[in-house]
Amino acid sequence: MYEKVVSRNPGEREFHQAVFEVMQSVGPIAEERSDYAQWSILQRICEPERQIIFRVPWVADDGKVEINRGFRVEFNSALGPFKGGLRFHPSVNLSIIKFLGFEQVFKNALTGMPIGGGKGGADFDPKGRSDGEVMRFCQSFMTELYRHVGEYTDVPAGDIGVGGREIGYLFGQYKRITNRYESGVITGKGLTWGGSQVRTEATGYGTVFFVEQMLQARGEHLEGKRVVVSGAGNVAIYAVEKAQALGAVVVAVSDSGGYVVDEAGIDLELLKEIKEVERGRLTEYVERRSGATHVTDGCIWDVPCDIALPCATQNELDESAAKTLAANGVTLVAEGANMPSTPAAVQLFQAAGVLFAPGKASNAGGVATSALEMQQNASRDSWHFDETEARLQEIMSEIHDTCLATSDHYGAPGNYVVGANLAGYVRVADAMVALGVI
Ligand code: NDP
Ligand code: 2IT
Repeated sequence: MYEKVVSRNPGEREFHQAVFEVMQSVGPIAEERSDYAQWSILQRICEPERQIIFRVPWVADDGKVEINRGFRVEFNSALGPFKGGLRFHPSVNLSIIKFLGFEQVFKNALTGMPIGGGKGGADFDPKGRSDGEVMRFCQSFMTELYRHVGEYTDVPAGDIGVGGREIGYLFGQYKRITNRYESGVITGKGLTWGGSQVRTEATGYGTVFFVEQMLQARGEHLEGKRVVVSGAGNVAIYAVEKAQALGAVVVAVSDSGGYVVDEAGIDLELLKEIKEVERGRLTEYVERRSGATHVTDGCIWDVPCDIALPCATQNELDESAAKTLAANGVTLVAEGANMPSTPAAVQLFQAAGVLFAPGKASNAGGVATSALEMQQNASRDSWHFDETEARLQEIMSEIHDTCLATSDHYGAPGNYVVGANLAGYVRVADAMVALGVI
């Protein structure tokens, strides 16, 4: 079946990788649920329900017309409307959007909330672009996307390169074209125009809540642990914030230009000022903080730590990085990003007895809080920060327990990859069986 997926989707390396990883886990299900084969569940799950590719023309500040390629892959809507982020990054192509959409299906199922899976984006590079350029790009992108999305159809959100600013421009254009204030069409909105408390923090916080659960299951805590977080974007910043709040010492963060080591512990206010306010580079961090160093050779995983949280991008942690981490005594790795560890790295962690949480479980707090935003929009309500954070914490704890129980049930106790894949898979598969051949 894997070979068929490869030949039907030639050259889509990241998509193949994500499918392979799930297929490797589902063996035990085939025995227990022989009815799934009759329904061709595995084949159907690997085929997106709909894939949309479109031209995005826009005018740059210098008057030149720029062209980008937009994508929305509506992967599976058995459990609810398609749900998943939009990524704006020059590396975006169909393979990357399909791998992300595929992962999203199982992640969203794991949250237990009524959301299907999808993903979208464009090969647009927001770096160095003015607010006006970003706005015109977003407006052009939505001018095509609006006909495919909706509160009950497909609900986008943010991902790499798409934060509050972009969500605002996208929602504004949707509202203008449709003449409807349909809050539930997109999540990650601002707090004064339909957004939810904690959505900004949710993925990073959720990842750290998941880590706490993993540690607690073994009688340990984050307090005093040495943590390395890759990335310096939305997920990374709020992973640092919650890890520090729970008493960990975060000694390194990174961006695509290198990494910073700060043995005294990352100065979060400075990091936020540089990344969220100024949209600057990490080199500026060391200019304003004595004792910190900026490193451009090697990689962030050379920094010894107890806990590693990859929160930047796919395949950023390879086998050699995993070897270095393990040799330096890492005891736990939890993915804040989507598929940041290569398959060889995951294997190495598992063989070395390093606790490992796959992104589809540990980073599910973002999309879960998006589902909470949808709930608030549907009931025209808004909840307080503490209440919303408590819901997030509860959801992460349920996901954690589900993964552990499922790994036990299928004879791989403590294997969070098996637990997450199988628990997510069964939820989607059962809904697909119930809804018939569609
Ligand atoms: P941001 O755009 O806010 O930040 C991305 C960070 O990762 C930046 O520091 C960026 O550095 C770095 N980065 C991105 N691409 C590369 C690359 N090719 N090489 C090196 N560094 C890179 O994105 P998010 O924080 O939102 O997303 C990070 C990860 O988390 C992604 O994998 C995303 O899919 C995943 N995720 C996000 C969720 C969310 O709610 N936002 C939810 C669940 C998962 P630079 O600025 O230099 O490019
Ligand atoms: O990868 C992800 O889960 C996200 N980028 C968030 C998706 C969402 O709909 O909030």
